[in-house]
Parts: sequence; C-alpha cells; structure tokens
Amino acid sequence: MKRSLWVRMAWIFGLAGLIAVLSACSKSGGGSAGESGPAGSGGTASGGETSGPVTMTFFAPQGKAPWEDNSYTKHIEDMFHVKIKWDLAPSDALTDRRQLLLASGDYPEVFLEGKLSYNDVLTYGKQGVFLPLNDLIEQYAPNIKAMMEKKPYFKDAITAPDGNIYALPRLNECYHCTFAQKFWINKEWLDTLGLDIPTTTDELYTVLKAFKEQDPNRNGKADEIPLTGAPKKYVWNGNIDAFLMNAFIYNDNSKYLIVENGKVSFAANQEGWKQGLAYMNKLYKEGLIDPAAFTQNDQALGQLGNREGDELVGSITTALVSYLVTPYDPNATRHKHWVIVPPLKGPEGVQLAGMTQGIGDFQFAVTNKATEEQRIAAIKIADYAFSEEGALLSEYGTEEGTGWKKAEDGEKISTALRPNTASAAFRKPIPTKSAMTAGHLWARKICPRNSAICSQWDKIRSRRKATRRVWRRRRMRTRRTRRPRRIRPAYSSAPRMRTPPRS
Ligand SMILES: [Ca+2]
Repeated sequence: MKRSLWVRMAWIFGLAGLIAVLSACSKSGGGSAGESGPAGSGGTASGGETSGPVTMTFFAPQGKAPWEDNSYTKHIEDMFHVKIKWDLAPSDALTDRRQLLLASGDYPEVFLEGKLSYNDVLTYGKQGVFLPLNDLIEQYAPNIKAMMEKKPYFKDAITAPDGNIYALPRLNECYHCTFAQKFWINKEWLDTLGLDIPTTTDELYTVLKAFKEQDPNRNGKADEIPLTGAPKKYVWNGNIDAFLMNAFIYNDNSKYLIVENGKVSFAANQEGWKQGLAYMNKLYKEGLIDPAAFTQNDQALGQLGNREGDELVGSITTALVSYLVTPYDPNATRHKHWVIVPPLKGPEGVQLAGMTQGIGDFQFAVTNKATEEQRIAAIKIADYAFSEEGALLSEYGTEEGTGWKKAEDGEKISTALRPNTASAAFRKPIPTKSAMTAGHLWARKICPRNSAICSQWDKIRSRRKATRRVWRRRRMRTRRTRRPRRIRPAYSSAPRMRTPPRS
C-alpha cells in the first residue's frame, strides 16, 4: 500500500511479521549464525560479546512460506546474532491461540505479531506479563525513539496511562491510507453526458440519475449501475456510507466517534447522521445504488468491473479503484476512465474527509520470560524494522536485484515498480521460487493489494491456474478418447455459468 511510507510502517510489525514469518518453526537446536554453540536461552551478558547466538521464541501467525527459511529471518539472525524459534498460529485462530498461551502461563519470550488490543496490552502490562519497553527503547532503539519524536501522536498512542510502553503497533502513513474513504467516478461517462465532477450531494444525485437514465455506455439498454460498493470486510472502505456520510457529519468508518467542543461523542446518533441515512435511502429507493453493494465480495466486484463487453459501473466508494477495474493487465484501459471525487459538500455545508492515522493493532511485546539478553536482542530487532533499511528489506526481500532495485537518479519509483504505467516490471524476470519464499511471500501479507509485488503475485498465480486448467482439459480429452462415454447424471448436464448473471 503505500510505499516508502508503508514500507516504513512495515517497520515494526511488518518487520515483525516478517521476521516471524521468516523464521517460523525452525528446527531449533544449535545456532545458525556466527560461531556455534548451543546457547540456550540462558546467558547473562548484557552487552558485548556472548558465547553464541541468543535463542528465543517469537509468536507469529503462520505465513505462506516457512519463516525459518525466509531470507529476512536469516538476515536478522545474522545481524543480531540470534536464533529465533517460532511459535506459529493459524492466522484465523491467532487471537485464540495467543489467549491460550497467556492463560496457560506457557507463553514465549516475544510476541512478534500478537494482534493485541489496547485492553490486552493494559491487562498484561499491569500483570507484569508484558515488560515496559521504555528503558529498552531509550537505550537500544534509536529508530523507534526518533519516530516518537517525529510523530508525537505515535508516542501518545503507544504510551499507557501509567506512562509505560508495553507493546508496539504497526505504523503506516501511506498517503492513500491516510485519506482512504474515497469516492471514484467514471469520467468517461461524465464526458459522454457532458457533466462535471459533482461537488455537492445534490450534484451527485443529478449525476447518478443521469447515469441511470441517459445510457452513458451507449448500448441502448438501461443496464447501468450508477453507484456500487461492497461491505468493508471485503473491500477497503467499500461500504456506501464511508465517503458519503462525511457530507453530513464526520464518519471515521470505524468507531463512529467525533469530538465536539473538546468532548468525545457518538456520531451515529446525531442529526447529521440521520440526514446522511435519508440521503442514501433516497439514492437506494431510486435505484441509484447497486443492491449488491451490501453483500458482494471483492471478487464479484472485480468481475463486475472487468467484465467483457460494455462498462456497467458509474461510481464506486472504496479506497482503491483497482478492486473494480484492474490496472495490472497491460491491455486494460478501463481503469483510465476513473477519477477521484473530492469531498462533497452536504446541504448544511458539511464537507469532511475521513482521516486515519497510521497506527494499527499492537503487535510486538516482550514478556517476563525473556532474559536481559533476549530483551535487548528483541528490541533491537523491532527497532530495525523502524529503520528505512529494515523496512525495505523486510518488504521487498534482502537482495537488491531480486524483485527490486533502488531507483537511479531521476528515475521515478512509480515507473520502475508499476507494471501498469510502464510494463517495465513485467519485462523483468519474475522472481524465482526461492526469491518468493524469501522476503516476498511474507511481504505479501502486508503489502497493499495494488502494490507491484502483490500484482506480480496475482499474475503468477493466475498463470499457474491457467496452466493447470490447460492440463486438466488435456487430461479430460485423452480420457474421453480412451474410455466409452458414460451417461452423465442429469444434474451435471447443465452448462456451467462462468459469471453469475446480474440483474
Ligand atoms: Ca446502457
């Protein structure tokens, strides 16, 4: 998502995740870096030379590739002279597993990606399970310190009421993440109908009405969908109110809180919210909002936007229009029809934009099982994730030239990385399997849907799928020629529909 910023963001937990992913389970035992020697978790030296790598266990979600073989894991292990053992949980059971560990008292030294809520952090911080990181940061984490100075809100957000920092979150200030409650409109259709980009809610109504009634795709059929979206669990800020409500009252699209005269209050029981709902209700009743916007997932949305034939959608609420129209196919042009709509002014003059500061769940915590040596190593690893180098290597892989390279003087990053703007990235060899299992696989977990790496992955995956399909067909053909044809049961004789029909 973001990039350089994202990357930085990845810092902590990207990194952490990364690290976790990287080394995962590990066969454990001896050290891999440096000298050798079993170096259990013991060890007392607090600073300089130690006899062997510091061994410790990190808790993290299972990645798609083994963490222990990941090149970034190895990089970290070498760099910090540590040997990481991995305690991994399936992503969808991460919270349960973490709670179980904490309740049993048999938890690891470090939670690398613990997905901890504010309450978790306070609870376990007060119980002494999570150690205060303040002194460790002060002594061993110059990058985290610098970040707290540079971003006071980051420091505020991670400091508990008692003044301690018990855990660290991900931080991600990518530009398009900061103002991600967006609205996109089909400029091609606006031009066809001689309309301008709407600036108010009334103008938007007029435009949507025109999309519905004036056949902007010029196929002679009333098949246009003026406005679509999707539940936000499937599509980033795809819910209809994410953008529109901000023309009536501030909508953070998450906790629905606002600050009025210095007091925090609830947005969704205010008059402005009611007006916003009434406006959306009017759009819906008049058939301007796609009913599927309340149920469809990202795949259905992509099928709708990228379908062959006439273009059907006039506008969409989401952070990334690439959910709807792909920019990654070199032959695709539809995405060029889409432009962003600035915040609309509502009937009462309200004109706001939802803003997100880049702090996610808490992830990294050091427990009271960690020895002094392990604590220091752990905080240094987390700190490295906050450095530019650490973020870069964890996100894109540890070897420059494999999957990424630094831009030359004057070279624009977007040109180098964006396959859609200059097929440059596609001309480069696709990362080999080993490169993928090294930093890229886990990097995918945190990269934005539309980043170059992700898109390459999608491309690779779809190619593999296509190859498999071809082989399957060949096999079927050979079978048919060899065996006498069996009569198929009636239920399987119906032709399969590739895309569900849309009304
Ligand atoms: Ca039409």
